[in-house]
Amino acid sequence: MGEGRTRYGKAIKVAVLAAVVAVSASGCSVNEAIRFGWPEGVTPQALEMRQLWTILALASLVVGVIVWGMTAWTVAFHRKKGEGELPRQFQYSLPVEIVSVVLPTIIVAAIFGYTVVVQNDVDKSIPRPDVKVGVTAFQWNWKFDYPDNPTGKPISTLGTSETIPLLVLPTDRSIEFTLNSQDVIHSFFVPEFLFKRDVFPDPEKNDQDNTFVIDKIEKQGAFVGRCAELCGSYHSQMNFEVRAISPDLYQRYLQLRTQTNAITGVPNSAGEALAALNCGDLCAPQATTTYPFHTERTIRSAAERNNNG
Ligand SMILES: [Cu+2]
Repeated sequence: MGEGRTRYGKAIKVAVLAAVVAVSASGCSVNEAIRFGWPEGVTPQALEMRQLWTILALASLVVGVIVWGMTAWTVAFHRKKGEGELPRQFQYSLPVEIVSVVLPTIIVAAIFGYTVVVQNDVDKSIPRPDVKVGVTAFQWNWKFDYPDNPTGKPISTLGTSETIPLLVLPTDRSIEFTLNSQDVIHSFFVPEFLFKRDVFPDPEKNDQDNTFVIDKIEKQGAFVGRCAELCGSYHSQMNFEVRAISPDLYQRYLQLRTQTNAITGVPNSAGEALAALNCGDLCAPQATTTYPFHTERTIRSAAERNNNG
């Protein structure tokens, strides 16, 4: 018995040591480890969702460790020992049955309640967002519009074969996105928002809520956006770039978009306006993480390009 104890003691020590080595050798910081693989969010809603994810993952791990521990304990100490000899039986144990019904019910109710609270905030709409952005998805690119912008002039950014679409947004402002598709179902996804929503053709007819709001973007940055719904041959190339810039820079950006470019003779493109802002990498017109791609594969995108110059 004493020998058995030592053996188990040794096994536990080895297991704990292996876990410590596994965690430290992965090179993850506490902040990274606690996100369990999620990117760092840049909106208040992203933080809420990340916290929900972290707490659910930790709660699942606690339940998992208890279940795995009890399973191992049963296997190790309560297995069938002799012919016809059964281990102690526990059926019809009222306390065990009460615990196994009540405890999971409480856990599921808590998870459900917490999820509803977070989801309501992520899904909310607000009467007067600071900025409105229209997002149009089509095979296989994006168009971004700025309706009701303070310049009073229409501003839109269209992704083409030569240029990747740049979605320029202000930090510290509430932003409402309205999503529409011109053909099939796409999905608007910015990993740093920790959020994606399907982009439907005819959302009203399809009974889809095609708007969502983020309270603000908390820091300036260059982020990649993607289509997250398999939408045809070139789905994987249906990327866009997000530039989050300070509200002052954003105002100047909008003004620049309405001004005529001295060389081209037409209003500045998103890339030209960003370059004119002179804000380094943040305002680089060309993506470093995604690349332009060919979109001349549908009649629709060609017509779209002609309409929008
Ligand atoms: Cu798509």
